[in-house]
Amino acid sequence: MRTLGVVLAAAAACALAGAAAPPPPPGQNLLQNPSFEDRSGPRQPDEKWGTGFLDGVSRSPFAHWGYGGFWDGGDYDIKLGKGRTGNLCARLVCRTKGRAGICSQVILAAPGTRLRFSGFFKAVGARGGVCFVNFEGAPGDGWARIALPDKPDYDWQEVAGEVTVPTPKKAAGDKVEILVFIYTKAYGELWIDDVSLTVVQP
Ligand SMILES: [Ca+2]
Repeated sequence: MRTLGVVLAAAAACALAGAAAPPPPPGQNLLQNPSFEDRSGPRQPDEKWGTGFLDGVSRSPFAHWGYGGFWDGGDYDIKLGKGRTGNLCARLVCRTKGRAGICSQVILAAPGTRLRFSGFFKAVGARGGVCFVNFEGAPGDGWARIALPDKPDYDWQEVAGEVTVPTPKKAAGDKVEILVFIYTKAYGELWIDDVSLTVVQP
């Protein structure tokens, strides 16, 4: 769903980030900073994530999460919200309707791996478009998708689903790089907290 330039930049970022990532132990949350409690802090000179291609109207304020606010003609800000747990959550706030999202760091997973996603979401006036979790990366952008509640206003609600990592057309190595995006195409606000991605044991 992203533009070619963005995809190429993402691929370059994936290659750099993926090279150093260790294989995930079973049961571990593969999403870093899952409760959005850690701030991104000053930009580091060698930072490979959250810079440039994923920045919206500002840099992502959350460590380990990128943010894009300008897709599909949209203009969305990212703000700190009162957390469902802890102190903070991520809030995507619409200025002009289009598409915006936050994106995990690169995750390495073997094709065929069954993964369970869970997250808590809240919406304020999120009408006029859908919100969803989109799985992207080496198997293709949108290789799986989990819909968020199709209603404009709701309090914290868990959304969960399972996905299976496909085999990319160009397989390279025994693990592939995947990314978890959480998108809004709606007006209003989408609040996000307490997300997890774990390997489902066969
Ligand atoms: Ca939190």
